[in-house]
Amino acid sequence: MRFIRGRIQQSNRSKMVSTNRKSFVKHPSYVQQYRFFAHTLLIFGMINVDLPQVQSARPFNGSMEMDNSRYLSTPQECARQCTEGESPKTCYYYFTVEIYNILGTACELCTPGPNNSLTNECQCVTSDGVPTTVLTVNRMIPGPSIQVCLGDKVIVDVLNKMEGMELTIHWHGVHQEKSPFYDGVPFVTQCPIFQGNTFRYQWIAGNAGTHFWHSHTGLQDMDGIYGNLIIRQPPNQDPNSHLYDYDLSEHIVLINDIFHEMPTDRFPGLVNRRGLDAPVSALINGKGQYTNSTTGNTTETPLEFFHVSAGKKYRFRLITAFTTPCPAQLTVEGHKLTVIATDGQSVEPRVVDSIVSLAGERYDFIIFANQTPRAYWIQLRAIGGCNGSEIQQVAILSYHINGNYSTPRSKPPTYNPGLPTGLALNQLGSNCNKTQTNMLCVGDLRKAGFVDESILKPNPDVKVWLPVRFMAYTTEELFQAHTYKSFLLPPPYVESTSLVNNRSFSYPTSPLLSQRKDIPASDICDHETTPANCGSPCFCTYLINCPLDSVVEVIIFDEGAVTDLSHPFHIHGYAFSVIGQGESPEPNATYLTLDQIQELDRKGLLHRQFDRPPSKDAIAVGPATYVILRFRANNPGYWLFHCHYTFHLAIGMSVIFNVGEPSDLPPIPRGFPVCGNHLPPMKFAGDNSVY
Ligand SMILES: [Cu+2]
Repeated sequence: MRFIRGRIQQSNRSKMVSTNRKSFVKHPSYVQQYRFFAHTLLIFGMINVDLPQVQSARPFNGSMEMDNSRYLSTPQECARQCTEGESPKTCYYYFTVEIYNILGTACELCTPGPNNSLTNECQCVTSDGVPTTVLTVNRMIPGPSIQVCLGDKVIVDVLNKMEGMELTIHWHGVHQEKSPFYDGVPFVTQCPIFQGNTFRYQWIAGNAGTHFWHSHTGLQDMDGIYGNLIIRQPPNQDPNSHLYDYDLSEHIVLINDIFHEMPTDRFPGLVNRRGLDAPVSALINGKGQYTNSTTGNTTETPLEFFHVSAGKKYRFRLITAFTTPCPAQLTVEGHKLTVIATDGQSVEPRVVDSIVSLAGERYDFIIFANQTPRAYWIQLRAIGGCNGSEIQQVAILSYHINGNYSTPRSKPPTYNPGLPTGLALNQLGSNCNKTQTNMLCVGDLRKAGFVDESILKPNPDVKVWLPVRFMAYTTEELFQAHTYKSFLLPPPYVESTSLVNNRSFSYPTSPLLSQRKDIPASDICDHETTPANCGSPCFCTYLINCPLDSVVEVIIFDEGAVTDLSHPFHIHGYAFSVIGQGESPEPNATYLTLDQIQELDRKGLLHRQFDRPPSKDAIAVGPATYVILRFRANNPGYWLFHCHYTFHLAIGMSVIFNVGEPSDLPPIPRGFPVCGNHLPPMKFAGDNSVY
């Protein structure tokens, strides 16, 4: 039996989200507020409440849109069990994007209930209890949940109400076949949505899985503009559906890292501030608590609860909305995790004790509630290069006992030693070509269900070598008069930019997809050539041209000498097969060179394996390692392939796969917004001079 739990009674819901706190405290201090949250948490722990069903109330104009059409379905109607042969729904969402605050005055009115990411009836955003300025969609973090069935039509109207800011929204993991213009990359697939404007995204949910959405503009995905996006499918289409009893709308584990300040305060970076590019805290579904390491005080904001019943098996969906290179490690006290999918693609089940996931990755796993019925800790730790910061967050897996849910009797686990991590999937620094007892690499997973054998032929049609590194400037060359090169200033304060194949990606002045003719050819480079006088490094819009339907092999490798730093690369418009992972054959090497890796390839020493390679759309490229990916270029468009660490993206760690010819592209929607430079001849009214 599988189902999404039914909608709760209105009275029950209002009990959870509309508690009037004014009757408790007038003009509360934050300390009092935290006590109130703790009190509320206690109530939730003691009473038997069901969880709210997915919803996203819309402001007036959105509701009007709904009322005016009998063809549109609400978010609640769309978050349903998917059945074979059911006719698709048209699911409507309204996003209002604003500059907003954590623990603002809305918190005088109400406290968000468990799984607040699914509702915006309470406009109080608690985060980890540290008041900061954020950007929100519908005054929620995470923003509204989109949960639909395969084949549904999705419409999202995005109203930008941020003062002086622009944005686009990317639907991470959705392939946008026939709708590349709704992929949400500024100046690649569309113009940014300007303040006060509404942009309608509409696309078909064409590939099932656990995905998410986030702003693709500037540093905004670090600020709170993200939410989950689940495309379910009928059970008979999921090769692993027999392994679990429930796939519940509230069993989504969206994790992210935060700064406690606007990320623009850290970009390009301030001199003499330690750990400038490392996060300070992490959240689980937007919730958590924070311990100030100086005072030792811990906030008392609500933690996230995941409810289960003894003896049942549940599908959980982990979404890593991290925006820094910190790998995230998730562990559930006393429970194994059976991994059944990654990035929306099914894999043969593998049982592990913990999962390591980087920015942009998703992992679906099953928890069998077969332990003593009580409450257990879920621990999230930022590891790898972020080890020293001891960033962690906890949530609670709570068994249903006699109509009640409880909180753990033990104290939360501390960062060190943490819950036992045992056999870890995707552990970085692991040697992926040797058998290891406590680590499993992504490449060790095997795809379940359909495998496209045609892309596994010995020789691909297009082979692309992609070395990735940083380039350090000298201070003198960066700050030459009248030059303004983009840079990042990470510790130890070396001015740096990102290079992929010796090019630093810069966005064009108009969208490639809709206004290619408006972009000067001199701004564009390809894999072989760069424009004349482009300089070193060459800042250009880097296109890798792929003939339609060709099999493309990408060998991406770490050419930089920064240890303990992995780049989580994500592709738009596709999933790729991971056919190889490996590292420099030289012991203690900190990087690979193009000559080295091509020599290894000639000798047949690059590790490739063609037995049901897993499909993904995001993968980490670790220090001195390479990853070999393949995909069939059958989706025409301009598709970004980039490091998902936001600061690295901001300094050019991107390329674009340009698939097909202009004539292969679907027609641009009528009235699609245009943008670009305004550089007319220099002329003034009544003046015939030529300047
Ligand atoms: Cu990176």
